Amino acid sequence: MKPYQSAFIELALAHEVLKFGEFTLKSGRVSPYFFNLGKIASGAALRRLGQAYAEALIDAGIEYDMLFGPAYKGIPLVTAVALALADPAFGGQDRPYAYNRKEAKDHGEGGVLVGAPPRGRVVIVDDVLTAGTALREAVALLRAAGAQPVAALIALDRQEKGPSGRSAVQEMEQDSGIRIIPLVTARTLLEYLSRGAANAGIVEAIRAYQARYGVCA
Ligand code: OMP
Repeated sequence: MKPYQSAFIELALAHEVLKFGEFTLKSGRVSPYFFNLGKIASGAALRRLGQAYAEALIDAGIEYDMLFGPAYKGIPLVTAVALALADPAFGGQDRPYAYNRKEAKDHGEGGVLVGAPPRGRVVIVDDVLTAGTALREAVALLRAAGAQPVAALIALDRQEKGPSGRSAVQEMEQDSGIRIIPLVTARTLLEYLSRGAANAGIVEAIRAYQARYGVCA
């Protein structure tokens, strides 16, 4: 586990981003854990989150021209990542970024896209990937705008199986050629939690859920 990964999980636990219980997901599955990045809601916490994302992106070593944050949760995230990347402590890379509105604006500047014009190789910045529906929408939007999405930088890959039996990441990577860069995966999370950060019952429930729906246990 890399230092930015454990730092990120500690941040998530401290701000109750990671919760345990019974949660119905967008897919309809009932999960014993839920990851709500919306709980990062102060300047200091968002700065640390942006830094963790920036470290994961730099660590992945990919070539890209700009960043994109899908509405809504991707908007503060992409802003935090762009700020962290521009910090001299993280290499001082000044990258353009853009985001979208969920509803097109029919006056003023109009349209659904805000910020730098989407062009070149784009890294999508988002929160959680389960089935990949949200990410597929962002990929389609960027392609329609003439840009080339090359990667998605996300906080958590839940490593769940889709209808084809492959994970959403495998599907995205194989079908759309998009590389997924997660800060942590369900497997990393389990590894961290089983070292004493959560009680044995919780760890067992997540393991059982992953054995049923995941591509790893
Ligand atoms: P997919 O579009 O199925 O990949 O689901 C991703 C979305 O599910 C996220 O953007 C969230 O809205 C939501 N989600 C979480 O935020 N945290 C979780 O732990 C699980 C989900 C989910 O519903 O699958």
